Amino acid sequence: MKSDDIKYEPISGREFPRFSAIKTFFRLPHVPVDADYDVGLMGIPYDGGTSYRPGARFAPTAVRQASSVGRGYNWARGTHLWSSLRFADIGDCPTVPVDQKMTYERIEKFFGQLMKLNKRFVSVGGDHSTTLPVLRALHKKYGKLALIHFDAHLDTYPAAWDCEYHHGTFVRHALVEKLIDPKHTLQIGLRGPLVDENDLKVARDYKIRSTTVDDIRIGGLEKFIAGLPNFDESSKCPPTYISFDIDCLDPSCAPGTGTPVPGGLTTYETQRILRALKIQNLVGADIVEVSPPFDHAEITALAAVDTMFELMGLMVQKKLR
Ligand SMILES: [Mn+2]
Repeated sequence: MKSDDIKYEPISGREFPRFSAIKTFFRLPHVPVDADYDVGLMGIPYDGGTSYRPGARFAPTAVRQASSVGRGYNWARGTHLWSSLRFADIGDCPTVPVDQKMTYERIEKFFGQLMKLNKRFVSVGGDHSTTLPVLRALHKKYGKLALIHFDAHLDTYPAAWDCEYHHGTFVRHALVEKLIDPKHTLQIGLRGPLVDENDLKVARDYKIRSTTVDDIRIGGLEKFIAGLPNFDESSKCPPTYISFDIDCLDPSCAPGTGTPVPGGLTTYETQRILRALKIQNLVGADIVEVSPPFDHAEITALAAVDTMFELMGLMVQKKLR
């Protein structure tokens, strides 16, 4: 098929029932990486960085399956995804299940190619160790990035078992490697417990803005949203990346995840926060730590689909500079 013949629209659920058809993200066409789309949707099936529950390697498949119920019109924004930008499923990024170093090389190469093609993307991991090589690839094109990081965990933790690159370390490495700008780094959904107070040291040393569930619940969601920093020209913000660890959600809203922490956000709260963010130039986003073997009734996969929908809505706000 010639690339101009591809219709960047999902298969109609009113013509072919949503439980039918081969599963792609949002029933969109599966196209080659160099096809003529604007925003690529892809999986990064790797969970060799998990420290507790594995299973995130199966997330791309489960989220594709659950995304059959996804639709394109964002009622809250008044925008339609499929008529605003060309979205497509570009398949999975190559990974090596038994070798993290080789996986990192493959991820960095895959996303480097996407950057050369001037593509934006929303990816589905993978555990949270997969975000670091993605940031390395983006940094080569854009320089230092702004980071909006949804998570129960700081992900600035030290090495474990002498391994530097487990799934709780990507923010620390991104700061040390100067991939992200601490002045434009925001964490949302954090909560305890921690090993000890030293776990807060990296975030304090770099003065990143680390907000907790208390910051949302005590003052209220509306006040929290009103106080969010801008990621646009008004704050001289660099290109922005969003990393959404599904464990920012409470285990009742996302039971199928690698390291669940009670006392988290609801899906409605993260929807509202995502809709409130003002981002000039969102160049990429990921959803990580969905672990289908620990999911029930697709609760977590559906939360991931809904988050993908909101992230895609943020992409629609502005065309790539
Ligand atoms: Mn994380």
